[in-house]
Amino acid sequence: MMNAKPFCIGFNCALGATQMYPFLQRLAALAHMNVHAYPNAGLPNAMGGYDESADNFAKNAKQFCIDGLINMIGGCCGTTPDYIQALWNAVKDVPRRELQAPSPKMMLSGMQEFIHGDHIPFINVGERCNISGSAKFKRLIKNDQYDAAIAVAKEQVENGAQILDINLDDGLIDGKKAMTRFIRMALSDPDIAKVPIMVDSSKFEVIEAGLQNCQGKCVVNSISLKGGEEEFIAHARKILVYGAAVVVMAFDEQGQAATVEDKVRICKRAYKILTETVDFPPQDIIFDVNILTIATGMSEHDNYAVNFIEASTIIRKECPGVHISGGLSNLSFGFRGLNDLREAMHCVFLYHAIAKGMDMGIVNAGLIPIYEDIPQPLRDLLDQVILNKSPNMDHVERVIKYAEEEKERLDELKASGGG
Ligand code: THG
Repeated sequence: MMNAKPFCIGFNCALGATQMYPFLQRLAALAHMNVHAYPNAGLPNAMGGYDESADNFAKNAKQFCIDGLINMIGGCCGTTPDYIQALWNAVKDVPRRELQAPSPKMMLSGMQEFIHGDHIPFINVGERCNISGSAKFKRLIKNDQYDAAIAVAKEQVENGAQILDINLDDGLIDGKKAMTRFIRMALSDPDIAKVPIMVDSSKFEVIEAGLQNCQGKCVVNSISLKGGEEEFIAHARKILVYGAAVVVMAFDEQGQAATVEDKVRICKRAYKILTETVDFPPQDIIFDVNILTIATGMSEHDNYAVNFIEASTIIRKECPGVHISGGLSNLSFGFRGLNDLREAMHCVFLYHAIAKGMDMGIVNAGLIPIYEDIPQPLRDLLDQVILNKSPNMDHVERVIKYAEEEKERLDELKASGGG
């Protein structure tokens, strides 16, 4: 609710003051505005009456004030003027709760809170619920097998996805309808509903349909300056009304940024507009500085990972508070079908990029190996490919050769009935 800049936020009724306590305690720790509560007079009895006495009610509510949880207090069901009098007598001398500074952390939520902080160096966003990123998911959606498609979402949460990216963009599908249906169904499963949703579409009306059907605080994926400033501002203002965080692509009227210079220039421009014109909280801005495919055989692609990493460092410094993300699997599109090689590449990329400022990524959750587990000499080769640096500058040739051999090995394995 922070986006609405409320004067006060709180709880009413519930099951009485004692039961309300832990929830109010958590709310008070997060809310920088006033907090209020008006509990009822305890748990209703079998007759629908309330057994808690005015004195006991006042004693419990006083504890809220002593512990600094609330700025306003009252009474809900079952309380009468006597209860309010007892409350006043109990709390009138307790010092008031001091307001705290707003948190500089990105606070997302599904049914559970998800707060980006120092204890989470990197956020995994699950990529598999994406029609153009998964043949299986596409087939399930097209065949109207939504139950099985939702199992894909659940599996990712089990595999460690902390946010779920949902993309149902397809020329032959009504995106608004599909997004609404998928999200409503998915979020009726508590194991999925606990995590925040990243609503992914190139159509803003589909994004809005997603936001209208999610509880909690989502992430929008994505907006950019591609269509000019006016549209960018209008979209950002709407997102702020929904209270979502936003992925901003390093893309402008001229196209997609591939060089460090363009990535930094576009992100700084977007940052200025978002923070100064729209009043968007910087901690809710996620810059996607474009993970592009490397090792394609075209030399102009060789430095793409380096450009991403260098730009990330500069943008984190020049745009205080923001996060840096990217779609990791784009990196290795040249090696489609070679999943082990692709995942090893992703791991080495993250190893270097996280150290330099990347703190979020759209990934195939659960599949990324541990850096130290990648066998040598492959790991050294991948270090050279990601950093685009080797003694003879022949690393791209060598990784393409490695990929060809790997493919032959897999083909042979298939032919012999294994694999
Ligand atoms: N930035 C932002 N959003 C994005 C992307 C990005 N959303 C979509 C995409 N890029 C990230 N998602 C994926 C999902 C899957 C794959 C790549 C990116 C992928 N899929 C395999 C393939 O195509 O070879 C698997 C195919 C299959 O299983 O059928 O690589 O960059 N903001």
